[in-house]
Amino acid sequence: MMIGEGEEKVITLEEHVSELDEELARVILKIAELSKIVRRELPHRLGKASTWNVSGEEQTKIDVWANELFTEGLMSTGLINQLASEETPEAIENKEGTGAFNITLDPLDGSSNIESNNLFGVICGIYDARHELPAMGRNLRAALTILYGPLTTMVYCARKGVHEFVKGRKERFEDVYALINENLKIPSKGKVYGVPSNREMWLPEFRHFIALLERENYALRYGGSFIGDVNQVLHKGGFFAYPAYLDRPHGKLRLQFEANPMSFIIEGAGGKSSVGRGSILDVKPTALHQRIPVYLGSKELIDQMETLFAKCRDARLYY
Ligand code: P6P
Repeated sequence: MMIGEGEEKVITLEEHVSELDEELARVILKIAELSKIVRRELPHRLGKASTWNVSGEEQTKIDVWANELFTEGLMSTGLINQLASEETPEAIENKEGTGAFNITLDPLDGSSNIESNNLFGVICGIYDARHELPAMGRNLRAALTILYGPLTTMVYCARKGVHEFVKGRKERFEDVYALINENLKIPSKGKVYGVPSNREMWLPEFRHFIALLERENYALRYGGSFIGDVNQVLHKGGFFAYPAYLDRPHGKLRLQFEANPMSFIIEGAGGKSSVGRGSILDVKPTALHQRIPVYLGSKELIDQMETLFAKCRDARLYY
């Protein structure tokens, strides 16, 4: 649908979230507002910051700036009790001890992609304040992503379906997020898969599963950005993994900031997440920045993978 063309009425994000709890709607709209500032500032904040985050990853200037922008912007609403960011070691608390929600934030996932103009974006998890961080994904109240690419799109899920919006251009229409997909469902099988490199260090059962996909002519689509790679699977159907490695059994992606919110969205769209056996959303957290293996995608493929993994476990009777 082209926003602003023809008779079709445009449904804005403001209108869509008006169905939600008023305070939750205000948090989602605040993130949307801040995301527009990031888009505007992007060309003017390029380059590396010569600092490293708690996961040992070199930060870009916009990583640091966007983290401050979202943190200050969200805390200023008075709606946030706790806010934890991938870019900072500890969660920050609302000094008045109030606020209805706890927030997890990856302020710019895939920011190392910016210099090559590839996809990256914001990943946010929203919990009721009674769920102290680190929290189980099953307790998410809502999750949302902002994807910066040829379009700027937002996807949110608040336990009533997955909905996608595209940001209009004020020169052509308005600088608003307009609904383009309501109750988005991931195709049951699909045709793309995204996996990182270093195959010789994958577990044998995972190598076997990927070989099965390749035999079924799944197309490899991997851009090095979790938010972009999973969004592609959400639309086309298929499979994404940042798996366990022989030398990195926990993989790379962070449970709180990346895996939980994205699993919530994929499962909300009728897909499945897995940590190898069972949903990522049921992983009991042990640390704020813990990493876990991530397998996401169409239900049939995740079921097929977990069945194969179980057979491999059963076959290891003697060790
Ligand atoms: P690799 C980006 O830095 C990130 O955290 C995720 O967005 C992405 O899926 C992953 O790392 C890419 O890792 O090892 O393929 O560069």
